[in-house]
Amino acid sequence: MRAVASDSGSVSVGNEYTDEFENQESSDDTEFWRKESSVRRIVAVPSVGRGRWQVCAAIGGTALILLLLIITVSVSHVKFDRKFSTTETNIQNLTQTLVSVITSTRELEEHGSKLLLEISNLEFNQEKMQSMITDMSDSAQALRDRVSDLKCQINKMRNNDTEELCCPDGWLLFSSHCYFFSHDGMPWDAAKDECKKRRSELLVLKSKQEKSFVVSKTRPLYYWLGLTDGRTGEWEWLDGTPYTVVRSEWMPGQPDDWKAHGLGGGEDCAHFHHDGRYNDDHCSRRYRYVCKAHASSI
Ligand code: MBG
Ligand code: CA
Repeated sequence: MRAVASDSGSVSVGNEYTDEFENQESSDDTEFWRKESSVRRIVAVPSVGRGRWQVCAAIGGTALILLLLIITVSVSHVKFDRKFSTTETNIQNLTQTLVSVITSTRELEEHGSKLLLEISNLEFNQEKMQSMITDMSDSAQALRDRVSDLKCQINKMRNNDTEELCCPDGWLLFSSHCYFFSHDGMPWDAAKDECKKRRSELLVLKSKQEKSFVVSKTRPLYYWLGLTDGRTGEWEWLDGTPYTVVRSEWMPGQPDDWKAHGLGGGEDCAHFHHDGRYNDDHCSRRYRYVCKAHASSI
């Protein structure tokens, strides 16, 4: 910035300061320097003061802005630090949880494997015990039969019985044969198997006297006997002896191979009706049964 002094003593600011002094026609150097000095005094003082204030204001403003900026950044930093620290703690907690979950899972897997092994051992033991129970049951049956036989022998000696043969407990003796009249009911096939287990056969009748004896024990209940037409369509006894139908031995209208029972098929198995006559019925019916064995073989 340049100060320009005119003849009238006014002061202006501009680039023409030097040129105008150069063009000025004055021989008095003292006058010039006096004027110049006064111009400098008058012009420079107010201009420098305002500049300083402006500079100060600018610096102050800048400092304030910087301060605000620093405060903002610091606050943000503190906030970020806190958030970061919380996140870090959360991640640590999550990691710990994950580790304990993995550990628990491994423990569970190990426990599961042990349990599976134990279950397999238990199953094996159960099978063994089941087999032992079956064996023991068979042995018990054999013992019962033996005891029954011994009782039979003792009774025979006590009563001076002439009968050579005798039957196990729960069996009835008739003409050298033992008969078992069941208390429970089951299908014809199961009854046949049950008699076999008892070392006997489902009843095969050989005489009228025998039939009278048996019927005197079965009346008035239903009992299966070993008579069927299921194998060939013709009636036959279980030992293969053919049976010719005699109407008087059957209930009126029987055997009729009735099919309307809804059980499938007709009626292939014979049973004692309430009065001892026969009826053919569906073999799945659960009736009592009669087993027969020779007294010497049981
Ligand atoms: C039932 C017989 C059955 C079948 C039926 C036919 C009333 O007796 O038990 O086997 O023959 O009669 O109606
Ligand atoms: Ca019938």
